[in-house]
Amino acid sequence: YTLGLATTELALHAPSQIASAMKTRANQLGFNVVISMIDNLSLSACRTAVNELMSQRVDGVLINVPLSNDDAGVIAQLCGDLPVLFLDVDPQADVFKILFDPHCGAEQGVEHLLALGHQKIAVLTGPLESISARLRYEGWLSTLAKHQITPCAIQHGDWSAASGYQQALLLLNQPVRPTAILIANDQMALGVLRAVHEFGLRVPEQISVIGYDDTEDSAFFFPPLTTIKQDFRLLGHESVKRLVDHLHHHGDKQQSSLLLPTSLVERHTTS
Ligand code: IPT
Repeated sequence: YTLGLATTELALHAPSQIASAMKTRANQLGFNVVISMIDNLSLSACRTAVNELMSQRVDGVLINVPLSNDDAGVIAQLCGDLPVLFLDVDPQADVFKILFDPHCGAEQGVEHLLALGHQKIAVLTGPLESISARLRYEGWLSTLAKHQITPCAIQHGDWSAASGYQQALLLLNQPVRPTAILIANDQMALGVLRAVHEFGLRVPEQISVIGYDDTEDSAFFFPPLTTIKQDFRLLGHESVKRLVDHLHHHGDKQQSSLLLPTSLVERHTTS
């Protein structure tokens, strides 16, 4: 048997760690994995990737590409009878899926900063073409709103450390200096830490920084990064297991979908 993985940019840490975990579990179960990587966040790029996998006669497909509900429907149709599991869609999407709860993660980050007494909070989102970036952003805003807080500044990055660096310089140059920054992933947080240091501010004494992902390197940033953990190994393993179960039993797609929790990992960038 062969599984196909259509994935977003593997130069990003999260998708590469997810692909690695999938490959490990698939090999343990006696499956091969072939990978098709998309080069931009569009429906047509995703279609091309899925067509490429189907032409290689895969037995099931994993889709780690951010997709709106409509686009996920289009891709599910394109796959026809082939089992297909989605990893980056809205929790409400009516497809077979395994996801981390974006609202849970966003809320954990905000509640952590509020518990430390922060009020002047800036946010740095991921690219708004990504459904997960949008849902984390919405989760931040709605949790802050419950406490009558609006962000003192908002910027949008593209998940890369370079964008984190650039956007943080913009945030720090605004008249109101935030006491904390919520960042949509750890790679952007890495760039933010550099910008903050160049600005001559101490983390966490003068400014707190919190990431999202807990990728393999995050404990080795300086200072070690406080973040919201998404257990990518678990995601990779569960998705392969559930897709394989589905192949064997033709299980009901709704029953085997799964929403995984996130957790706060407190290190040394928040106080
Ligand atoms: C998501 C990561 O949190 C983010 O850092 C970025 O790498 C993104 O993937 C790329 O699409 S995790 C995804 C399963 C929602």
